Amino acid sequence: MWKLKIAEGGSPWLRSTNDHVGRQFWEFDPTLGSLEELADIEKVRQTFHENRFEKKHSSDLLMRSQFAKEKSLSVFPPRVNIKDAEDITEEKVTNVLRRAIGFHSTLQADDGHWPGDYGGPMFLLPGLVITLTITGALNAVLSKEHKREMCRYLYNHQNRDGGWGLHIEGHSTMFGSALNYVTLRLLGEGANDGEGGAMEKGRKWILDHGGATSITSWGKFWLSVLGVFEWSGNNPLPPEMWVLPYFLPVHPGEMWCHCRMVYLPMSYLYGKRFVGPITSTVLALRKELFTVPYHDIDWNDARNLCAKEDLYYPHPLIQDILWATLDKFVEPILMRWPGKKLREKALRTAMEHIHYEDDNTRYICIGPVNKVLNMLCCWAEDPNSEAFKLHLPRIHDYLWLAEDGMKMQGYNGSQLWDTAFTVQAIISTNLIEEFGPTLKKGHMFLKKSQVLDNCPGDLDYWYRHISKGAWPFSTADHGWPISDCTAEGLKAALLLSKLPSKIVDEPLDAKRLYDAVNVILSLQNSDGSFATYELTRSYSWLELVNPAETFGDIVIDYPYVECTSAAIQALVAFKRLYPGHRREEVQRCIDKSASFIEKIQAPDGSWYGSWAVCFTYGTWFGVKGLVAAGRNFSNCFSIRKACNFLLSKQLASGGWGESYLSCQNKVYTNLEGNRSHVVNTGWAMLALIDAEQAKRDPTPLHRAARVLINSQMENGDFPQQEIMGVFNRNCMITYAAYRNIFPIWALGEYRCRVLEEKSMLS
Ligand code: LAN
Repeated sequence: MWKLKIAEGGSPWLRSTNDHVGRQFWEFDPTLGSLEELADIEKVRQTFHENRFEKKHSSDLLMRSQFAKEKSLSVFPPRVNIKDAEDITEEKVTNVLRRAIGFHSTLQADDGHWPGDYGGPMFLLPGLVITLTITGALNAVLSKEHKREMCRYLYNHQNRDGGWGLHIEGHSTMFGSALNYVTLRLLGEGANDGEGGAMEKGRKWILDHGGATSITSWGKFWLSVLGVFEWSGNNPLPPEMWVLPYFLPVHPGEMWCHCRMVYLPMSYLYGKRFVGPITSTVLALRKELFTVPYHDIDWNDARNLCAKEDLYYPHPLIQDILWATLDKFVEPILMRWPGKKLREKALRTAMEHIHYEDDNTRYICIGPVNKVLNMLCCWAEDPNSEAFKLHLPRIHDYLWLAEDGMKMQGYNGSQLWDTAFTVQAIISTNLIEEFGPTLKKGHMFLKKSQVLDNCPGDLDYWYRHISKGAWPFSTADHGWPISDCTAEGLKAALLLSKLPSKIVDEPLDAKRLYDAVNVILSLQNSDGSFATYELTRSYSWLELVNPAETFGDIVIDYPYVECTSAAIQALVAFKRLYPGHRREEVQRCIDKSASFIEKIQAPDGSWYGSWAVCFTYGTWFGVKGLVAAGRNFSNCFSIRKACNFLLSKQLASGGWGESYLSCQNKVYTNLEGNRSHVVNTGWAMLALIDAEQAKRDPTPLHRAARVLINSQMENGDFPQQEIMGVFNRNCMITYAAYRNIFPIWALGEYRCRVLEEKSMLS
């Protein structure tokens, strides 16, 4: 049976700064599992499979059932059902919360964090499988059980029309279809395998939509590396950009770190025109993926082809001119003497940056894409290198297993993020003593996950911001600092520091809080805003050279309402407890951020959330930030507008439910059939409670609370509904714990701030 392992190392090639706290990976142990347990797992797999076209999101049931068995469940109060809003009493809400937090506590790992599925994107596993195939490490890293679960996952997420999407809920695209088809083939599936002719259907989708020549640029890249596409069919990615002078706004050092870190290894492999071994499967794929014979393909034409299903960000003309110039005039020079000298220097520089990234993330790397690309570069540089060996065990940090199969996640987890939110959610309910042990363990995790040092060397040379005192999104070993993760970590730590240390243990040292504040202050842009990992270093017109057709807003680190609001909230909480520390700077930072948030509000009163769906999320952050900065309903027009906006979107059921189309189209869109979603309902409620809706008219809040209460399941869990996370406008990503966190948080605030008010009035 499969088992989720927590905070374990186990390989001499693994490095850690904190004894692997937060590390999570799945291991197959054939000796584990009674017949009954195995049958239970088979059953949830079967159920997912049967409903896969209607319910595309798995419910993370393998982890949940493992944990439910390991932790002894305390006895819960009975299930609550509310007929109409009048029916809600404080006692009932408290019971719902006890059941919800009781259940959520069983999902906490022993190191204090909440593990969970962070899958969703469908373009990540292919990169891994292609890399492992090329480097000959496929069988050493993936057992036959791994491969079986990966195939299960890929077949489960094949759309009815035979293709695969960019993410689990998306329509079929060439990027998803061609790459996942190739992945299945590399995992050992034959061209005619699969239930109901699945492979054949996949191939048909690809050929009917123009064949793999019309795959997106990232797809072209992966196929080229594998040997089923020619490098001449790719637009240039010259590694020389790394040796350009920094003052040029197109220097990679000024780009968003995710963009920089993906194009870094890509440019290395492009600069080398690296191709893996040409095997019989590669030759077979050359026949399977294209509408014309491989040697007849017009590769120059292929450079700019892109299927219409994939096109989210079409290339502007200036890009096509740029790529053509580089391809026709610059590349030929750089490929032979004396231009080749420059190419070699650029390749050395790129490799130096790759090693720096690997070393300073303990070989986890900033994300799933550069993880496998860097690994491939290390192998291309030297197949016997230590660096390559150090990469291998970290692959498992990215793999997650659920009832839909094994997937590659969008990060090495969302450990810190979920823990910081959960701590705040539990504290909002005021059931502190009852759940003291849970909070205490969460506290321990927060302490062990703060990043304690800056990266080594001259930070400017490596284009790195400071990280000492920051919190990461996942684990300390990952180590990249993020503005809002630092802010949420700090908020949670400050809340915990106010609770009795008998219950939650000693607070974090003030010095470490100061370090976190220092990181936050250092990340504020001159206009008052906050971006994600770094300052906004260049101009938004740079988006003109975004070559990734499927993603929007990736070239620079843009300012976000979420990040800016989180910074305000953290600094305000900090200032209350430590009013003397950098007093003026802290106040100035808060004021400027609040004005920025007001400035970017949309005319309809909403804010666009970039990292989850979407207007409910953004508007929650917008309101919360302004309220923290001292604004309220009576003195702030923005907050009044935001309330009107949210109330206008409340569904007849009393809930809110927002589709991922909101993010893509930037227009508020309900879920199909006007269904409500517990997570959106939670965000909208939290925003309205913050804006003192209860004082004016609590009815919308009672109606929303009723939706949450009635959604709770027998065991205290909430249902997994549509996918809620998003990045780069167009790709969805799972946040498995949100279905627990936000109902708890919203009902917690509701209990303490709405029902209290009600009982005080009566
Ligand atoms: C994340 C995950 C965390 C997320 C929040 C902290 C929630 C957000 O408030 C700020 C942005 C951030 C850090 C974020 C940015 C984009 C990421 C890194 C991801 C969504 C996880 C995966 C995604 C990354 C870009 C995926 C790899 C794909 C590429 C296009 C490079």
